[in-house]
Amino acid sequence: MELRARKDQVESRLNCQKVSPARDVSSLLDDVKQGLLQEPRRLPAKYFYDDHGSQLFDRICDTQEYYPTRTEDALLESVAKDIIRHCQPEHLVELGSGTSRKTRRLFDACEAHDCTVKYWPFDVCEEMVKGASASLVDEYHWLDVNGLVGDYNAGLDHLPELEGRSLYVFLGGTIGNFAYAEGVAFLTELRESMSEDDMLLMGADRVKDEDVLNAAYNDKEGVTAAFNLNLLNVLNREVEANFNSDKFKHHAFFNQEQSQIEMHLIATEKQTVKLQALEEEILFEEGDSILTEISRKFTHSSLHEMLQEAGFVLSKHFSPENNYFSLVLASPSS
Ligand code: AVJ
Repeated sequence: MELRARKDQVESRLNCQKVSPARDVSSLLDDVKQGLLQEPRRLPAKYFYDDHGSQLFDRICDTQEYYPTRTEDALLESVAKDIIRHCQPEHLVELGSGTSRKTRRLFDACEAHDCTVKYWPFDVCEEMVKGASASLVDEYHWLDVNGLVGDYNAGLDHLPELEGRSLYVFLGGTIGNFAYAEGVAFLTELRESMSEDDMLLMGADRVKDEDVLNAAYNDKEGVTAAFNLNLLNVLNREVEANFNSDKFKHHAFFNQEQSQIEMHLIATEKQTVKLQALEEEILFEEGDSILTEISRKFTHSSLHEMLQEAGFVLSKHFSPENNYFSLVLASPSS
């Protein structure tokens, strides 16, 4: 009986809904036509994350060289109480919530401040949202979780309207995957969907010693290389292509001028690749490259500037002593 009651209680705190796209987003096929059949060849970084790619990303976070995840997590742990005290949110809305691992730091701080938030994890992967939500209601007996399944690239207009102050959370440094103008556009859209009392908590990676940056994207175990090359498997499956991953190599480096890590796949020999679903072929010469990801690295002031451009005012900027990573807390400017 008791177990049964407990289970009902858990279920009443657990909900999930779909968020329909507010606008059309390009399909993988469109992006391949736009990005692969024309030069310079490039693809959006979001296609890395099929099941295998997501697992590889988790493994990247555990490599010795990849500092961002653990740096952000430690920083969040040390400043979470400050953030909650300052913001006093009633809702926590997380864009790209994934497994919600780091978000626990915020729930722990809520617990310490008797601040009862409702959590709205928003992610494209339904399984991920449901799995994370179920563990969270189990771990935090006071927490209400309402999962949101959808693509934040398709706009935020269809997010539920929330009453009371919301803290929007965008962690991991994913903002770095956007080119400057796209990043500003994304943040502007986010700001427009926020009420004036709401706040944004965002993580961003910082410019630092080039060797540290290069190592983080060239781990010795080769997990990042496998993650990059897995994109070819995604293409083989989704576009009926016949990429041979033995004929491409991972290449990642810090582009100083653009202040970004660039990941490329480089053809190691001349080859023709068929894309059956598009009835197309691509001829690669040895050394030809596909740009698969940019990961921009910010300075204190470039981060500030981007936020300002998107209509935010910075209220707090947290970084660890080595300045490897930033967490910013910002409000819509009135
Ligand atoms: C999840 C986008 C923040 O840019 O560092 C890790 C992805 N790519 N290693 C990043 C990634 C290669 C990561 N983000």
